[in-house]
Amino acid sequence: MHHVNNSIERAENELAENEFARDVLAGLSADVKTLPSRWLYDERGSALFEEITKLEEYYLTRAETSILRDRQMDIADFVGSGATLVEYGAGAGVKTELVLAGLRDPRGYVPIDIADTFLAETSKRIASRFPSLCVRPIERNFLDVFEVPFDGSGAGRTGFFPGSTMGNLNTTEAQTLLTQMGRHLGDKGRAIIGVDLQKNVDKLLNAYDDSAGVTAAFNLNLFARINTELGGDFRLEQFKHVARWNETEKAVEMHLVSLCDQRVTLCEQTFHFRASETIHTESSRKYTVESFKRLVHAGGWRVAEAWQDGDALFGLFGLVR
Ligand code: AVJ
Repeated sequence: MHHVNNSIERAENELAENEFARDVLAGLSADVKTLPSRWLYDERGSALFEEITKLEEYYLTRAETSILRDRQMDIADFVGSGATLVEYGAGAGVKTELVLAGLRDPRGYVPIDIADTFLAETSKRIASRFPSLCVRPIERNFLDVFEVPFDGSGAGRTGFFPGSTMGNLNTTEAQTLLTQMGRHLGDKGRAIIGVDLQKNVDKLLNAYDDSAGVTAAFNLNLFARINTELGGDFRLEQFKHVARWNETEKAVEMHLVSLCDQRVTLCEQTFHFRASETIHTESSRKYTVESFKRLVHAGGWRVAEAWQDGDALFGLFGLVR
């Protein structure tokens, strides 16, 4: 039994590794080099992101958590009693506990995440803290197309998508996800989505280029990961982290800038980097209440509630169909 599990695990790892290799080779071969941001979150990347959430400059997590605390009753009223919470991209589950603790008679919790270690840990902890809750984790990339098997009636399903992760999706991806959430949660379904709001550009850029260099380490870790997992020979000291505001996209972008003319080899392919050439590694889109309303309309939803923290830094939206 044990060796069967191991070989399944190995096959899964190989599959994931191939997908990583495919994305990296394609991204570095393009005229404008880019790497998908979801590969930032290996074990070290996830630990570095946890550190980011505690930084003075990174206001997002604190602002969203304060809304979840201050509005716990309003959120419970919005969700209603006997609900099942479906979380898209469940991480450590800290915010989930805040929501669940306020709900009246919550029935179920369905966390969806590709990171199986996080998923198992979070599921176990939440199941033990909320003994009457039926916890059914789903190990998937929430951008894939899949079905959610629910028990009982379709009443009281609420999607939960906090953390401004929506901001990492482009318009097409965001609309595909919103449509999928509509299918999962049904006509009576509801959703609670947290997104970062547009504000002073310096404040935005500081959040993505902190003075302690944690975000720089988080970004550069992507090249370290390519070196270990794909046998690359990136010299990390020859690249620099930058955060940029893209006014057209209304997004903070993270890039890695090549500090000199250089070549890097991985998977038997060589890539050339000009001095000052950048590799785009992440976009974090920032919304206004109006631009977020337009986005969700296009995905088949309507904004029923718009909650903000006291400094209007972050938005938590209650959506209905
Ligand atoms: C977890 C994706 C929402 O975009 O703000 C933090 C990731 N990147 N610092 C964000 C991140 C750089 C974060 N998300």
